[in-house]
Amino acid sequence: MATAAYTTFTLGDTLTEEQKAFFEKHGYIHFSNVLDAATVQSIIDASEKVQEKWISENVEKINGVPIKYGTDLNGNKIVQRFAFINQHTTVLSELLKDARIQSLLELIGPGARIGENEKDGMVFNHYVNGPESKFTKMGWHTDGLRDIFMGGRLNPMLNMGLHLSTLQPENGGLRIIPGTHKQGLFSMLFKKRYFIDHRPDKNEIAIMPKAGDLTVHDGRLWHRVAQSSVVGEASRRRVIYVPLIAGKYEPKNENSPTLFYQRFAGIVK
Ligand SMILES: O=C(O)CCC(=O)C(=O)O
Ligand SMILES: [Fe+2]
Repeated sequence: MATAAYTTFTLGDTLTEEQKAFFEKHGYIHFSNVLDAATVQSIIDASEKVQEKWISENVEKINGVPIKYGTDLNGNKIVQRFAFINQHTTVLSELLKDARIQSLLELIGPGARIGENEKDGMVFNHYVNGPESKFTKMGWHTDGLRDIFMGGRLNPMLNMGLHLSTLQPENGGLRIIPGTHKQGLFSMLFKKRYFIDHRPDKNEIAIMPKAGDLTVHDGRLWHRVAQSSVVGEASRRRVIYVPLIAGKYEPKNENSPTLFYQRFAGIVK
């Protein structure tokens, strides 16, 4: 079977029928050029301000979610995985009001909202492949397993990604298996060994964004982050995820417990 050409879309204030159908069929969608270069830079700058504050205050968790620290190429301590970063900078909380981003809620339907105060809020991942980095890749997983761990039923959950780095094939990055959002619960639980298995899958596709691109993937879709095959500055990759959800409103606060799945962050390297 010939492989279909990779398709990207343009995000407007409402989704087109074609975009909705693509997402429903494949479980992911990729929009090009959603944020301009100045906006991308302002987001990176804002993350560095939050990082400075969290390092100086020794912040270990936000709303119960562990913050992952690591070491940059120059030996400096950095945050490699922020949680709820939208609650710590208006640059990111304001961004979520963008009509184009709001239009993505159509992919879920009634009761849909951006999970600004739920789950892990807006997560900001900063990967770099260097000798002391603590975050270079992530094994196979689905994001929805979290709900099963929490004993809840599987509410609709999509993950919106804002890509802040332009990737080349040698940079590694997001790999997904299209269509796995339609698998049954058994496959969602056991298709692969969660977070431990990093092996390429014959059906995976590489998401190769430019800085400013936006993706959405279904919470049931299997995906991983491949390690960059280059090291140093060229391997730096920043990407933000925010959940789009429906169902019962379950906001977190500073007294929220650390959940089992959140401890997985510790084994991710
Ligand atoms: O970094 C990525 O592109 C994906 C990260 C991811 O899958 C996650 O944080 O759950
Ligand atoms: Fe994920």
